[in-house]
Amino acid sequence: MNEFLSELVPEEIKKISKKIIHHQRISTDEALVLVHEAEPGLLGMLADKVRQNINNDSLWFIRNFHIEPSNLCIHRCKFCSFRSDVTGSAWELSLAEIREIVDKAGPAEEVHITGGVHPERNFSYYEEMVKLIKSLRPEIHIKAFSAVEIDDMAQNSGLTTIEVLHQLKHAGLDALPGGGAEIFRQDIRRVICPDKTDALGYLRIHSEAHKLGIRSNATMLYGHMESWDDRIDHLNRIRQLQDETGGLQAFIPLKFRNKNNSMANLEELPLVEDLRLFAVSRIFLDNVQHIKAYWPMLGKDATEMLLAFGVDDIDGTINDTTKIYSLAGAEDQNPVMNLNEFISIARRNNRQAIRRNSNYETLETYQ
Ligand code: V47
Repeated sequence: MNEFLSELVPEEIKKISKKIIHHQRISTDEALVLVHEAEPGLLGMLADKVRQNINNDSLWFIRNFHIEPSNLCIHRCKFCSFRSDVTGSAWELSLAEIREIVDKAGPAEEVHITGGVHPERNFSYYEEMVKLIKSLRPEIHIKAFSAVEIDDMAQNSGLTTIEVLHQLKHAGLDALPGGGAEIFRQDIRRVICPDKTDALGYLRIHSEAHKLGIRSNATMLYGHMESWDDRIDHLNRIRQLQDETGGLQAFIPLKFRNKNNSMANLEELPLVEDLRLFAVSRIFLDNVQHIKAYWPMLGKDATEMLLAFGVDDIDGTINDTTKIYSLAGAEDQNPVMNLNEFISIARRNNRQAIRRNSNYETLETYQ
């Protein structure tokens, strides 16, 4: 490491790097100095050091599939390529169709359920869905409904968000996914996702889930109109939430993809910016155990490269069950990753592949 802190590295960067090497927390100002002034190679080395310290050589993955109950949505997020009025066709799964999907799914540890915020479905539909899946496949963890969906269920049912979460937990909900975070700063939200649950609502709902023993993930949609200052502010609010509750399991940076949506005029970021973003996320979020690269969004090659920039989790097999990212222009139009691919990626990168459940319990390790 010290050879990276040669005389050519500015004193301020050296000082911050030494803090990181000695497991000291960095401030938002220091994070901004790093992203603007440190070479990507140095950022990678520092992120790798933090990753090793937190996760040793583990590379986590899961056998999972998605259910997207509907693409009808009351919101008009500008980055969305999935909504029915954007794609020109709508779907609404009945509970009988959901039963069919679950019956047909192969071996899996997790089902990830998220979709549009439907204009009419009532809370009992979602509650029954969770109960149904649990009764069909009790061994599968149900990671379902973004904070935005939870907020909508509360508004429609007259329950509070904590009551909604409590009832869903009782029905069999195991974890919350991280969707809906986008960028927390309100001036950006006002443009890209007006009228949607705001940052305070998102953070409150995750905090309520944690209080009930439901663990969750957090995300950030990056690479559109936000600045580095907005990104670091976002990371800081996640770090603060985690200091308070400890209930976040993974942070997942989601790279904006620009096909078939109202922000298609924006260029996608170059890979080097992804590397910087993942590295600084790993370094800054010293209290979140896992940094996940979501390969259906990033592509398999970029995902593998990100292993050297702080990533210890690459999500799951997916089995071609999600449309959100292929519609937005991701490389894999029919995303599938098999067990051998996970094991090979781990081996090529000197990592130990570990198959997990939604709560990061080890199910199997592969040599
Ligand atoms: O909130 C939508 C993002 C999110 C685009 O918790 C887009 O394990 C890029 O949160 N380009 C939903 N991103 C998905 C999500 C998620 C995904 C994987 C794993 C987990 C987890 C959660 O997808 C939305 C939004 O930020 N998104 N459209 C787009 N064009």
